[in-house]
Amino acid sequence: MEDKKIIFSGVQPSGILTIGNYLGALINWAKFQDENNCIFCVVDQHAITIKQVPAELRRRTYETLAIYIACGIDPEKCTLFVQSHVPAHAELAWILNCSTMFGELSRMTQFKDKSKRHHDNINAGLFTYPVLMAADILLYQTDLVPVGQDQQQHIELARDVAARFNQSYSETFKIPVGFIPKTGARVMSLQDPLKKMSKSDENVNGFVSLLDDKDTIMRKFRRAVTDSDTCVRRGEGKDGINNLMSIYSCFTGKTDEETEKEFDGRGYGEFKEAVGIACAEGLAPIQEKFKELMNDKAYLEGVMRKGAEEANRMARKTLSKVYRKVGFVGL
Ligand code: ATP
Ligand code: LTN
Repeated sequence: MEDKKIIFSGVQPSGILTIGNYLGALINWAKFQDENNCIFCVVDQHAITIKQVPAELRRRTYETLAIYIACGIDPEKCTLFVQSHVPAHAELAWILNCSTMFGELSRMTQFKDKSKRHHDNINAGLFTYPVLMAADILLYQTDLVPVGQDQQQHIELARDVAARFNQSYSETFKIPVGFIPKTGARVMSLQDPLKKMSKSDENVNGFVSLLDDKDTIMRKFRRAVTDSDTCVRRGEGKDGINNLMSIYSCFTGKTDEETEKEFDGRGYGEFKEAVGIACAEGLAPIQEKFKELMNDKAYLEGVMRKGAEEANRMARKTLSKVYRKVGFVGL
């Protein structure tokens, strides 16, 4: 029991999850659940750093939880909860805000990207987003945070903030470590393979949603941007093909060498077709399970409620320690 590691991660309910979220994060979460203490959160408070339609945010929160479970994450083995159900996240974030520097937040590339994309809404929450993320992680004395490549910088910040707090106030937080997979850590847009695939991309052809039907998946892969070469092989400047090869490898378990051999002399058209089929087949059971779950809101609410209770209990323990250390009067 004692040497079980604590695993924490989350996804924003800002859209239907893509194969990027799945291959970069969720597929690995499930692998941890048998032998560790896993805590997975739907981070709705992070999602409102970008403007959301309230009714859609509410629906997507249910959908994101249903997708977690449909991807094989078992609520009997893990704590699954919604961030806004556990007030300690926002409370700890405030305290950590006071030991995070303006300069370090200014360096965050996600902030720079998102403020470019949403220049009419560069709000303070978007700027301090990584501090709330640090609070999410540190509240649970997390060992390991399985995420995609794009979150590495935020994990580094969480480590720095934790170490600084420990140094100022004595040992309080465990210093977490990021877990970034070898393949699938950075799935690129199918329309612009130099850009990360993102569920909130306005060009729907750039991403494959976990709920896209087979025809849509096939169409999106057929249209995927590649290059003027014809040989299915990894290479510099072949970002589109490199990306498709990674996706194919994640869904089939085949190595690059095996893929190169399989498509030797067969050209991009046939390869794209095969990637589409592998992806559609991989997603079919998830989609079926998702449909079932969305028809049972009471079940999803039961999972949320149980998760919130468990998470609240764990989070309160760390938060009260923090309150004492910073000098707040306890009653
Ligand atoms: P948004 O478009 O709303 O910013 P997103 O699609 O980038 O969202 P997040 O909710 O920010 O997704 O990310 C959830 C998890 O999925 C994180 O661990 C993140 O690293 C991972 N992830 C997101 N996009 C990709 C991608 N293209 N490839 C691999 N992992 C990804
Ligand atoms: N910022 C993450 C989502 C997120 C997260 C977390 C991931 C919020 N809190 C804690 C891991 C641990 C993102 O993917 N954009």
